[in-house]
Amino acid sequence: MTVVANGYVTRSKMRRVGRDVIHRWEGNPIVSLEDIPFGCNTVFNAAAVKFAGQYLLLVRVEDQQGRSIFALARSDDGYRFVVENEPVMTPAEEGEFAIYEACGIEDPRITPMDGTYYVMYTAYSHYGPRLALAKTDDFVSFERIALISEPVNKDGALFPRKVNDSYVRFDRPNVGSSGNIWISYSDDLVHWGRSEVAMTTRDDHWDCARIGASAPPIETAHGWLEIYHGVKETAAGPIYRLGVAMLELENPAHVLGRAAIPILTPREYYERVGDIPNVVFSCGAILEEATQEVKMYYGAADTCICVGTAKLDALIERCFEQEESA
Ligand code: BMA
Repeated sequence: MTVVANGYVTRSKMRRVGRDVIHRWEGNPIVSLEDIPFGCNTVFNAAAVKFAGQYLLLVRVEDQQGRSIFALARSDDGYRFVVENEPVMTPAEEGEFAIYEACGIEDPRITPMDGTYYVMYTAYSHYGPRLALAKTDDFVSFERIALISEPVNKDGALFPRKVNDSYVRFDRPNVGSSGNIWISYSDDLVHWGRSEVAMTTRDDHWDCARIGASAPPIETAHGWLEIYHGVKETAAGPIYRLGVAMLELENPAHVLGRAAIPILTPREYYERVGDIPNVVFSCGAILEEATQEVKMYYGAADTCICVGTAKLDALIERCFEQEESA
């Protein structure tokens, strides 16, 4: 049977059991502890961007004290990366950020806008995680702009353009141990509000415990394509998987379509075994304009960075695929 949904002809069943729409690169992992030239405990995940003809990853690395910092990795092909000798961003030691970054800076997402590269990240302290924003023009020096949420909030991802004259971000306030994806708006990138819930957990799915934005959204003709992570709690601990949804361009709190099944689930050894097992967690994806292929960078088991690819069309199709009973 063929299902036609929102103009898409989809395959008849969602029974590609054991297959992910994201194709893992055969050379994974691409950044591991051995690739970091300074002392550290582990490698988590990375923001990704193309800059000055190169692929850059802003890599969350945990230092030997146990706090996260950011390192920069460069590549000419998007697969083979060299990590710079020194971290490019470490927790602030003075000023208003210091108290809120005392336990580290985590999970960066890069959004290019009007020639500036914004880094939305989690500032972690004894008071809990909250969102912060920095910017850079050269990936050498990073300037902090503001702390932009109260705790507890994580998974901030800035949209690459204004919507209805406002800056837009995803964020993820926590309510107890659960969390949904919200949208907030701002006129100046510093003061945020008009918050509304955009996507919620699904009780009967792989994303039943908490969800959060992964990469900043990709603008398509069909809406904002968002790769997000979803968590299911099990007797053996949480399983982090990645999914995809399509949101309305001029009203991004409105979900147009959402894949029922994950686009990537931990299966490989490097995704199943590490500091935190059974984790795939993305903070960055790059759309190759020429080939319309998405390179998605993701942390595996909180131990290394990997890359996987998918055609943009395949991800769009997944958003509108009809859910069928078995
Ligand atoms: C999240 C973030 C991610 C991490 C994941 C699984 O809260 O801290 O960086 O990969 O937990 O531990």
